[in-house]
Amino acid sequence: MNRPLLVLVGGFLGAGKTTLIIAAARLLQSRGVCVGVIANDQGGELVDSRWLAELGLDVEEVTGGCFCCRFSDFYHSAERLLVRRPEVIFAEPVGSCADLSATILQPVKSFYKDQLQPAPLTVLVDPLRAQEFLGAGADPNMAYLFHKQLAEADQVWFTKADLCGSPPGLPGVTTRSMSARTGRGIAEWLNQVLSGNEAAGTRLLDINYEEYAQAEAALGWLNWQADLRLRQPLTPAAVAGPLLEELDGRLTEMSAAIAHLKIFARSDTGFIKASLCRNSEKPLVEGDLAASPARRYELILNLRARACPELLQSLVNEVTRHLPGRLIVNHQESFRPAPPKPEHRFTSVG
Ligand SMILES: Nc1nc2c(ncn2[C@@H]2O[C@H](COP(=O)(O)OP(=O)(O)O)[C@@H](O)[C@H]2O)c(=O)[nH]1
Ligand SMILES: [Mg+2]
Repeated sequence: MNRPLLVLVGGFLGAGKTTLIIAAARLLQSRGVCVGVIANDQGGELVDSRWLAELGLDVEEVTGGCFCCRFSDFYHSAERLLVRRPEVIFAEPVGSCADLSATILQPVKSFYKDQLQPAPLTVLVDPLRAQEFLGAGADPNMAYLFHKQLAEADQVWFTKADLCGSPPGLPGVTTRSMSARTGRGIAEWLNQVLSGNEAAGTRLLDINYEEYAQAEAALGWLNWQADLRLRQPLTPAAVAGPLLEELDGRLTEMSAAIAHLKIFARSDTGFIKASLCRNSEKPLVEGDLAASPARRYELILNLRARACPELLQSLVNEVTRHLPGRLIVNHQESFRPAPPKPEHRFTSVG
């Protein structure tokens, strides 16, 4: 049987899932391994899938709901990748999701054991976020999601080791550290999850779906895509950077805690992604930083914050209205994640 390994990379919003998948995919590709990726979001127009595709990765996406609620779509995405005969498929679930073992890994083991070989469920943790969620003043809804994600992991890895030398202890959890920025731990993680020696989906969560739904719904979600025709040419970084800063400033003023704010900007001269994982953080800008100025842009904005979705929408409308050019908004949706209703939910480990 020539089944590709299915590597589910979970973890809270901004933990570093997409960044790890890119680093790991590049490492595998340099060894001649064929890789596919499945991205996922509650809405449409994803920064992650555009970014992955622009970087040359073979990417499919499941939009409009998490993998567990759209398990059939998830499998159809995997099927489309299977045509290209990948040896490894990375799948990145929505960062607010938990119960992946019962709703994705066990169903894959049961229904698609001849097509896919699940790898251990990895949950990534941003050390700064962990400190926040372990602290006394943690938002109870966010802390709930965080602890549930940890409780079902086969492997827990701290990310961003280049930023935080000594991550906090997580009670009862064995952790290791990696950095997609420096490459530390990436090969070691791949060895662990691709070895085939470690079982996948060994734990099942004890989770109350009403509490889970309430915790997810504490977040406001906004996805937006537009075409921009500037009056004066600007570089991609000069378009996205100030937009991100303005949004951050306004969200901070209205006490809306950012979980993840991402902007993708593409012109004929190049593309960039800029993102923030918390308020007032220095934005991280990646991509063609040396691209020459251009007039025509495609912009995608994905914002997840602890605020009412209508407020997020009016804020984005107001801030983007001041962009120096003509804006045509093609897609905008803002909502709170709907209560999760998994297509399948196993109550025992297969
Ligand atoms: N310094 C540093 N930043 C990282 C690392 N991994 C991810 N990031 C940054 O953290 C932010 C969120 O990463 P992303 O992969 O989008 O998180 P996701 O929401 O879990 O997919 C981005 O700005 C990344 O560039 C890392 O190892 N080191
Ligand atoms: Mg991501």
